[in-house]
Amino acid sequence: MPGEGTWWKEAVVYQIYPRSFKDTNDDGIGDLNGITEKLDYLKTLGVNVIWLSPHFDSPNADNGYDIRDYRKIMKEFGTMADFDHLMAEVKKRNMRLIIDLVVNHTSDEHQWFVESRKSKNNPYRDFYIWRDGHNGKTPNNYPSFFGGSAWTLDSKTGQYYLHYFSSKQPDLNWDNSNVRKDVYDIMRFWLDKGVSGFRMDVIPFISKQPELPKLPPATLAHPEYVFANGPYVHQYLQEMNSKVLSHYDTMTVGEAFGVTPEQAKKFTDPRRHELNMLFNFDLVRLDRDDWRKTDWTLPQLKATYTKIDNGSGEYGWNTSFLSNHDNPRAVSHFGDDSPRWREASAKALATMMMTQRATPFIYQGDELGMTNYPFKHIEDYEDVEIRGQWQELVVSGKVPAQEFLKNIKQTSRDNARTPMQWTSKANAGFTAGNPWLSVNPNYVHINAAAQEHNRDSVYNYYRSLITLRSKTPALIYGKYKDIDPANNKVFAYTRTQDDQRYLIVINFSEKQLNYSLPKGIKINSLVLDSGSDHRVKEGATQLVLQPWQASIYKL
Ligand code: TEU
Ligand code: CA
Repeated sequence: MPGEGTWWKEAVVYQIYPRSFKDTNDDGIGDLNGITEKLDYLKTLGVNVIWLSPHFDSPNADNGYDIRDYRKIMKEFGTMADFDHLMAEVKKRNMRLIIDLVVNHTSDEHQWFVESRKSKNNPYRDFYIWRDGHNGKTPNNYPSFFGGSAWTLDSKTGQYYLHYFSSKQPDLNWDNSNVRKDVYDIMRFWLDKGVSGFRMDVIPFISKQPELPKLPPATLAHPEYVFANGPYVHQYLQEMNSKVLSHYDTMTVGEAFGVTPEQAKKFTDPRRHELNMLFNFDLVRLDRDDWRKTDWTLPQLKATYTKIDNGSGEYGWNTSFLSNHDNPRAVSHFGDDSPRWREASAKALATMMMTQRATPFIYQGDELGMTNYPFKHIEDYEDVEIRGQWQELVVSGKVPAQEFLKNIKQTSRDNARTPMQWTSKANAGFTAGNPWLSVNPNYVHINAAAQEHNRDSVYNYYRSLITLRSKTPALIYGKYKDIDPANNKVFAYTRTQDDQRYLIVINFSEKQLNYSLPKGIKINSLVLDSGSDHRVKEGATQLVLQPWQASIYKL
C-alpha cells in the first residue's frame, strides 16, 4: 500500500480546546499546566498526537482564533515556560504535539494591523485587504460567517478592510510576499520549539479572488466555496512546503471549509507537496443548513464516507472526525444521547470513526460520550458566532427567536466547548473557581473518573479500539468498501489489505435486528465488539445485532 509506515497515518490524534480542558489556578479557564497534568490520562487512552487549539496571545474575540502575537502564550493559559514544560513532558511520553496555525487572519490588535490601519502608505498597509467603498456602501456583498458584512469601515483612512469572520479578525493579504515570509518565520519558530506540525485554520481561504467581484446570488448562502477557490492557494501551499515544511518531519492538516471531496486530492496528493490531509466538512455538516438543523439518513451518511474516501484517491490521505470545537457533540449529533442509548451509540460511533481509511481525530470529551448542553436562553451562549447571528437574524426580525433557539440548541459550537468532565465533584473537577462556560449538569454521572476503572465504559472501549487499530495495518491502510450502501439501519463495510480482510457492522437503530450478510461474505472470527455477550460462529452469514451494536470481524 502506498505510504505504509507513515507515522501520521498511524497516529490517533486528540484535540484539546485548552480553555475547557483543565484549570490549575482556579481562574475558571483551562491552562497549559492543566494539559501537562492530564498527559498520563491521554497516554493511557492511547492517543499519540495532541492537536492544541490556539494557545497564542489573543484578546479572545473568538477564543484564540484571533491572534495578537504569534510568539506569545495567551496569558490565561500560562507562560512560555509552561509551554516548554508541556512540550518536554509530551516528548518524554513519546507523544507529539501539533498546534493551530491561524493565518488567514489575525486579531485587529496584532501589531501588523495596528500599523496597517494608521495610514494608506504605512509599510504594513498591504498586509491586509483594504478597499474604497462602492457608492457609499461596502466594496462588495461578501457576508461574514459571524453575521453582517465581511467589510468594516475604518474611519481613520475612510477605507474598508475585509474580514471573513468577525470584525476583530481582519484577513491577511497573502498576495504580499512579506506576509508569507513572516508566516513562514512563525512556523519555524514553533517547529524549532519541537512541535510536529500544524492544523491550519481555514487555509484554503488564503488566496482571495482577484478584484474581489461580488458574489452571484446562488453562492451567497455558501460563500466558502468561492473563498476556498482563489487562484494561488496551491502555489502558496507549495511555497510553504518547500520553504518550511519539507525541512522538518511534520504532519499537516488543513481545515478545508469550502473544499469538496473531489478537490481534496489537489491538496493532499503527496506528489504535489502541499498538505498531508484535510478536514472535510461534508459529514459534520450533513444535516445542516447554516445554523439550521436538518435531517439526515444513514444511506446519505454512508455515501458521504464513500465520497470522502474516493476523494483522497490512491495517494492522498484523509482525516476521520465526528466533532470538534465548532460542532455539536458526536453522540448527540449522530447517535442517541438519551440515558438508555448514550453509551451504546457512542461506542457505535467510535467504531465507525476509528475504522476509516484515515487518521482519527478524537475531540476532548467524546471519549467519555459527553453530550450537548441543555441550552435554554440566548444568554446561555458565549460564542461570537451565535451573538452575531442573533443580531443579524433575530434582533432584525428576520427569524423568530424560538425558531433560532430551537435550532442552535442542536447546532451551536458551545455544545462542544463546555468544560471537560473529569470527576463527579464540583464543576466536574475542571476548576475550583467559576468556570468560564457552564459545566454540563450531567457531569455527575458522565465523567472520566467514573469511566477509567469501568471495563464497559465508553472510555475503555476507545482504548480497545485504539489498541486494535495500532496493531492492525489493514484497519489503517486497507481499502475501504461499503458493502450495503442502501441499508437504512445497518452500516457494513470492509477494510482489505492483501489477504487481510475485516468487516465492520454497525446497527444504527435502537432495535434488535437480524442481518444477513451480503452474498459471498462469511465471518471468520469476532475481533472486537461494543457489547459484552455477543457470540458469533465461524462461517456465520447471519447476524443478530443488538441495538446500536458495533462489531469488527475478521473475514
Ligand atoms: O472555523 C472555520 C469555519 O468556517 C467554521 O467551522 C466556522 O467556525 C463556522 O461554524 C461557520 O459557520 C475555524 C475555526 O475552527 C473556528 O473556531 C474559528 O472561529 C474560525 O475558523 C475563524 O478562525
Ligand atoms: Ca486557569
